[in-house]
Amino acid sequence: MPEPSPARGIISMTISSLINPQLIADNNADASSWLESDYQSLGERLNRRQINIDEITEKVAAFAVAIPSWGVGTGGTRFGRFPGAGEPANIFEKLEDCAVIQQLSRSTPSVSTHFPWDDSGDAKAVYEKGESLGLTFDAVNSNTFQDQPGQANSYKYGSLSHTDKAVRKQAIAHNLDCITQGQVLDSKALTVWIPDGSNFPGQQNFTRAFERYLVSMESIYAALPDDWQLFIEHKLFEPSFYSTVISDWGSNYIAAQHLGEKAKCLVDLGHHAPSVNIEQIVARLAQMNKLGGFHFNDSKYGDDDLDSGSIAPYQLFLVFNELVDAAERKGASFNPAYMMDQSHNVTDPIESLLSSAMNLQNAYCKSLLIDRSKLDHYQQHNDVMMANQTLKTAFDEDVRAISAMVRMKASGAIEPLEVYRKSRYRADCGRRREMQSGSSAGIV
Ligand code: PSV
Ligand code: MN
Repeated sequence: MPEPSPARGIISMTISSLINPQLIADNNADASSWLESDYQSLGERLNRRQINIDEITEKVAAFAVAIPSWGVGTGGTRFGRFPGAGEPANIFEKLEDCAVIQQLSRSTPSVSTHFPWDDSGDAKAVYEKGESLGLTFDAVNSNTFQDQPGQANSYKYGSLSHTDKAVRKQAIAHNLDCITQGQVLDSKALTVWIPDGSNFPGQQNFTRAFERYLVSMESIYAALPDDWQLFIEHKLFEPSFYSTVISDWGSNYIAAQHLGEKAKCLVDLGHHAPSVNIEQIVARLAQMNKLGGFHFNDSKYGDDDLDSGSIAPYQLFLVFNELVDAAERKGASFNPAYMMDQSHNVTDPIESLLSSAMNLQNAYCKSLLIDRSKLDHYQQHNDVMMANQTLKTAFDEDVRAISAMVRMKASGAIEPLEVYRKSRYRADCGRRREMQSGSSAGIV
């Protein structure tokens, strides 16, 4: 992206956070001419296909995806981490960055927290900070994949499925604590991803490990408040490289079925082998009322945690195609939680999350343009070419004017990245936030 031109929008920040609304308004005033013209010509094109652009815009305006609190800090790999100046050091600063993303994008009103990373010792203060910034809280995530200082038992050989009852008890207690903190945040779901598994054939008895996991999860499920859900996240590898206990959607579905109605499967797009048909997994889980939610990201090889829509935008569109199809069949009861889970290693996390949120919105928007009755007709008549063309026609449309219009109408930025750069928010944070150390490796 080009550097911003030194235009009238540059305003020195006097407030401690957030973007000056005048900067957004000035930029929008400049950008509104291209937006009006693009929106009108897109409207005419869609009209020829009997699609009312304003109806689509209204639906896109209702789209929201949660920001992962851990995503606003610079991520890392097991080889290293390279934090930039001005990155957040704690949940309060993370919330400020989330509020900036929401202020500009208007499609990210909630934050998904991760414990103990976000444990400030005062969950109420965290809730209030979020409230003051206009943010709500989505699912809380537990962490039994790292040992914490002073922790009695190690997760080196697993957590909820560990052979040692004391370790399992500790992992259960941590998940219960996440629920307690989440209640203060007014969250309504707990997401459980475990690193448990094995690195070598013979290391673990597959059946016993799964049995122990299910028993541990029963205790967590029993502690769920009535209006909460339990999201189970599967992943085929890493940190265990031979097998994982919840390796795939099959194991996930079995566990969710076993636990009960409040337990559902969470699909992290990066947690499948390359070339797996994720959209079909989405369709299956939705059909069985077990699709709890998503961790959106993108990948080329494995759990790369790259920006949503940056590698395989067509796959993302096909996932949304299934979601729109399921929503039409099931109505309001179909309400999966949309969250991102990304690791930003070489970009400014705010920029990555802004562009990811826009990519998600665009993928959703395109999936709304699919002519479903035509698609159904071609499918029924085995007209393979035209069925495929029906999808491609929707995917090939440039819908960026719709999401830009949604942002403008909601007082967000028509051009979020441009405004963000002009605001010099990160440089300002660099002056007031302590520099984070970057020598150690650290996955997020
Ligand atoms: C595991 O790779 C995962 O996707 C889980 O959602 C964790 O909570 C998150 O990443 C941590 O970065
Ligand atoms: Mn995830």
